[in-house]
Amino acid sequence: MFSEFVKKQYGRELENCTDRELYTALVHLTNEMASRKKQPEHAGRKKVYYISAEFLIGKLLSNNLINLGIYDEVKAELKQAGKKLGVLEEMEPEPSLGNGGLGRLAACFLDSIATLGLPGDGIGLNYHFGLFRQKFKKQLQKEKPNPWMEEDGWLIKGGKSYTVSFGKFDVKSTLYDILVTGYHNRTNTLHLFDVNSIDEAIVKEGIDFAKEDIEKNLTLFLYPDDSDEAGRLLRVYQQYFMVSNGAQLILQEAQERGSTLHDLHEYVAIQINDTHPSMIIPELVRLLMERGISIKEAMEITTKTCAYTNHTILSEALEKWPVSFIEQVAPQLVPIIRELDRFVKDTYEDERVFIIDENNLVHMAHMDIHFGHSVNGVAYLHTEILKNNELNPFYKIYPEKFNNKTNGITFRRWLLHCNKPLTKLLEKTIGEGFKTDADELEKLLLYKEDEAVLKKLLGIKAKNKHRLAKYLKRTQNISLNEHSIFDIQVKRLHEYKRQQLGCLYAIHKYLEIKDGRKPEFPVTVIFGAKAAPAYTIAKDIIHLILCLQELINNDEDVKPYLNVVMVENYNVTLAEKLIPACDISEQISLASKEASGTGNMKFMLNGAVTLGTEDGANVEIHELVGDENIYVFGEDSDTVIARYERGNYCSRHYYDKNKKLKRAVDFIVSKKLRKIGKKKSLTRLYNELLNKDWFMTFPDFDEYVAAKEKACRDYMDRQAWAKKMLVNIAKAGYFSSDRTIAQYNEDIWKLTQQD
Ligand code: 26Q
Repeated sequence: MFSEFVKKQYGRELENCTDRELYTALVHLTNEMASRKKQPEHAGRKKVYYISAEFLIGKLLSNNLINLGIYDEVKAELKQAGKKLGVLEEMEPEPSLGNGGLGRLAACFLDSIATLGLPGDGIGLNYHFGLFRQKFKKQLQKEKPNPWMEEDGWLIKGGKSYTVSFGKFDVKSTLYDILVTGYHNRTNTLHLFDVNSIDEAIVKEGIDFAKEDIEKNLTLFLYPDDSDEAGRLLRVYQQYFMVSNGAQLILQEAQERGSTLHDLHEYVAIQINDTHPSMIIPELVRLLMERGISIKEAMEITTKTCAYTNHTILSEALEKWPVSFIEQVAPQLVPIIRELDRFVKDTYEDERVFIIDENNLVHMAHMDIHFGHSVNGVAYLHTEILKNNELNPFYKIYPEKFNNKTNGITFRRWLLHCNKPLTKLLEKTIGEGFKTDADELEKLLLYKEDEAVLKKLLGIKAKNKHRLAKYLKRTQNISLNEHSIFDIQVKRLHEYKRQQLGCLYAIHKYLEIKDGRKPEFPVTVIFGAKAAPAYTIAKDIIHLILCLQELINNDEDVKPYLNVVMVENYNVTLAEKLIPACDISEQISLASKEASGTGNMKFMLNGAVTLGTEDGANVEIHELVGDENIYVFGEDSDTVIARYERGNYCSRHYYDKNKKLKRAVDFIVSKKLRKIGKKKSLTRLYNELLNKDWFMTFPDFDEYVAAKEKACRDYMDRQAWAKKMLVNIAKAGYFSSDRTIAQYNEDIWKLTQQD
């Protein structure tokens, strides 16, 4: 079938085409087949819009081939012609339209919405250079642009265009669409708005660019989650551009489906992905008023249409914009926001629920909660913390709005695509049902005592470790000891995620080996993480990891037993290679701080065993797999929250009374490391830990080391370990994003299934 397509396109046989030609032809074929699965917009039918500043979609080729059901066929045809699908896959650039979890979740959700046959589109922005590409130079992170758009790529110019009025000027948008294929089901659309006037040439050294000329820079970059003052205003411009376009598109489509706008909520559900799109609330009110609806009714319609998801409890990440920013970016919103705030102030006395505070800051989340009908957290523990702590004043007012939707991941990408050997074994052992009904993975439990199956699981893991080793050697010149335990922590670099705790373990182990205490089994500690360019301490932690890598991997006494590796430019593509190869999945955030985590679910599904704190979705993983099949350590969220409330945490106190810990911490500024790295950076990190340690790594150090030692000991009983792997895979079904989306639909969106 592909060969016929190629013949039509180029008038040649497969074997006579270049890889580039074949890659382009495959993109065309896929898009053609996908568009045939688009559904007409049914009159009267409700549709969901998932609006998000980030969609971390990853490469699309293989995934689309799988979802369209032609992966095996295309692969075989290529093989016959002496070509490799793998080679074509590597030609595809990875769009970096997200920072991490929240963006990746949005991508998984689009897949599941289409797979469940629901009408639902994504709305976001088309960042030309996405999130920065990470380079390492002299043990430091450097940032480069990631130009991912291709002449003949996935973006389809979608005819629509709207005018967006900023304070001092108007811009006209252009719309790019990316088709979202469901697994053996319908195709939906990801709408990415852009402006024609973008000037890629204004990008200077690294990712620096002139911030003033909004028309030229609006959609150049995705903002890394940071506190860069100069960039904050531009971020508000981006947000308003996204929501104004989104709102115009949504209203237009709703009217086309027959809405009078008075009944908008019967035609439309809008899911607001964190507070980045929150201005859609006043924008909708404004547009409805422009169309002749009273403010009171516009507020009611908006409330019934919008729902808000919270992804974080870190107070510094909760967006609060100065009224003056909004005045500059979208002055037309200010009177509306003041009206919404007036309504709140007339109704409630508690200052903590006001939209505009006494410093003239607009609390975006507060607007969402008052003027949306649903507020959800992303894991059980997270939602409980929202209700009882962070958002408690709101919970008291609107208990009925609060609900939990534990995150999920799409099994198409995170199992079928990234781990074909495991997928095959599952097909043979428990049938194909798990692909559309993830709960069927539980059938695997019947094979817990089946030695042949256990042996195969170990064999698959070894194969995936080999594949990773080969890949990292070829692409990054990193050598891995395939026969060591792969102990992996990959996620954004943030102090609360505590990569520094992993470093302290590596140092501790290094010092023990130097003292002559050799571990029974070698371990490779693997990190992958980008740090926001303005987040100094996060960059210091990367520096420490890279210095440790240099020291440890070149030390003849130590390297047979311990290796430290940091992969460059951790992204979705690398995740797809790392996760199936992992033995121990590090999920070691400070309890109460990680809203959910989704990497934890991907690792579990691929047969890694979690080493983690009782945080986010780890709590649910623990409950599902039982004590035997997870390594849990550290203080629980109640203890941590209580300590923050007392405000008396003193890291030095732990340092003084714990010799092992002291030794590891002191090593950060040792001569050995200073010889490799930068004294300033290492000292800053050392001082931060000793004088602040805001995310409380020290109290958990002993338990962390003990838990890891136990995991490494247990690993040596291969059969017992394989059982743990099996239980993790079998119990991962709960974390399918198909389940999550079905719950969103059941409780919040209430769309009808496909006719
Ligand atoms: C805010 C203001 C200015 C600039 C950037 C930002 C910004 C950008 C991105 C703030 C936050 C983010 C991303 C947050 C995020 O990824 N949160 C993660 O969401 C996942 C999906 O729900 C959870 O699993 C993770 O626990 C949570 O950390």
